[in-house]
Amino acid sequence: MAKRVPLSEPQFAHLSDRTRKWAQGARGGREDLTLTSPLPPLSRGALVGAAPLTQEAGLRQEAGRGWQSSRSSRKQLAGDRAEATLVMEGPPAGWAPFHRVTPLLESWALSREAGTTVFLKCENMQPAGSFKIRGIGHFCQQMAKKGCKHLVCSSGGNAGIAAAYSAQKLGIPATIVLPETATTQVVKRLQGQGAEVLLTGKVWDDANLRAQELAKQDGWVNVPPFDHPLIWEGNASLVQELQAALGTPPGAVVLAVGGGGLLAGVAAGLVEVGWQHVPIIAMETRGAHSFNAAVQAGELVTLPDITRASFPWSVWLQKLPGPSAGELETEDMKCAPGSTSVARTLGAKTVARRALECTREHRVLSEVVGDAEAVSAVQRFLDDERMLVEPACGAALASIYSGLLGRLQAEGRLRPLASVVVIVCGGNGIDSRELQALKATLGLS
Ligand code: PLV
Repeated sequence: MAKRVPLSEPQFAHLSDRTRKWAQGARGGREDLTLTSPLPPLSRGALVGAAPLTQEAGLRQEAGRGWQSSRSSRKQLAGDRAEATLVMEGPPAGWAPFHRVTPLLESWALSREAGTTVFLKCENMQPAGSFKIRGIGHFCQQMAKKGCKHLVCSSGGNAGIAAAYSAQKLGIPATIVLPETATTQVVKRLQGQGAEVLLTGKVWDDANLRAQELAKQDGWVNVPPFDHPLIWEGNASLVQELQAALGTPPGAVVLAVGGGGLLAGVAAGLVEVGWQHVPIIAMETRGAHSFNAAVQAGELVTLPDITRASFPWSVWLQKLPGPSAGELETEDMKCAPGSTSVARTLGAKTVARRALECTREHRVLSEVVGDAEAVSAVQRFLDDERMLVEPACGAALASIYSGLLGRLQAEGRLRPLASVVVIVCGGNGIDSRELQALKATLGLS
C-alpha cells in the first residue's frame, strides 16, 4: 500500500462544493482526507463528488491535462461516525489519459438557429477523431495494467480507431473487426495505425460476434465499444470538462446514441458533478433507432436490421420478449420505402441495458430524425463552422437545424433553454466525396 499523504491546501481548495461538504460532513476538514500518493499539481483539475450510483468511487479527480484520476478511490463510511479516507491510486507515471480536454465553443450560427446559446463540445478534435477515445482509452489502459496481450474491438469505425490508437500507445497488437460496409478511409486509417482489420457481416452486431470469438484466445481482450462500466467512466470525463469550462449547468445536453455508451457516460458524469437535473436529448436516425424503440417499449428491443434496403416498408421489431413487432411500430419508426440509414456508426441493433436504465434515473428525451435531416445537418455544420463530421454526429446537430429543439420547448416537453451543449461526437467515416455521395443518394442538392 502506498504512503498516505494529506491533501494540500490548494488541493482541498480544488474540491467541488459538493465534495467539500461531503468531507466536512464526514469528519471535518482537509486533514481527514488522505491520499495514498501525492497528486501532481492541479493545473486545471478539480476533485469532484462521486455519483451516488457508484458510491464505491468516493472522490475522483477530473481528468485534467496530464493526470487521470483516482480510479480506485474509495471512502469508508461507518454509520454516524463516518470516517473519510480517500485512497487515490492513480495510474503509474506516464499513464496520462489518451483523450484530450476538448474545446467548448459558443457557436454564433447554431445559437441563431436555436434562438438560444449553443455550445459545441468539440469531440471531433480528439486524436482518434471522436469521443470514443475517452471510454476506450480508459478501458484499454486498465486492461494493459492487467497484462492483456492483444486487443480486439468490433466497431462501426470510430471505436476501432480509438482502440487501435490506444493499442499503439500501449504497444499491444490490435485486431479490429468491422462490418463490410466500413468505408475505405476507415480501413486505411486502421491499417496505418498498425492494426489488423477484419471485415465481417453487414452490421456491427455481426462484427461483434466475431470479435467475441477471437477474444477467447489466451491473453486477448475484447474492447466493448459501448457496453462496459469502464467505457461509461471514461466517457463521463466529458462532463467534468463541461463543468470546468461552464461553471453553471447548461439547459440541456444533446448527444447521439448508437449503443448508448456516450449516453450512459454523460448521465453518470452529470450526476457526478451535481447536474443530474440537466435533461439529455438523445438523438438517433430512423432505421438505427434501437434506443428509441427500447424507450417506447419500456424494455430492450433488438432491431432486425440497421439499414433498410432489405426492409423497405417498416422497421420490423423483434422484441425480447413481448408483443409482436406490429404492435410496437409507431408512426415515428416507419421509414420511407427504399431508404437506408446512413448513420452507420449509430448502428447497434440493441442498446446497452444501462442506456435504458438511464431513462429511469434521468430525464432523457429520445428523438429520431431522418437520414436527410442528419446529412443536411452535416452539410450546414460544415458551412457554418467549417468542420466535417459523420452523419452519426449530424443526428445530434439536426436537433438544432431541423427545429426540433424549438418544437420540444413549444410543446412544453422542455423548459425554455438558456443554453444548450451539443456534443460534436465527430467521426472518421466521412470526407468531401462521401458527403457528396450521401447527398446524391438522399436527393439533397
Ligand atoms: N460508434 C461506435 C458503435 O458503432 C463505433 O464502433 O464506432 N457518434 C459517433 C461518431 C460514433 O462513432 C458513435 C458510436 C456514436 C456517436 C454513438 O455512441 P454510443 O455507441 O456510445 O452510443 C455501432
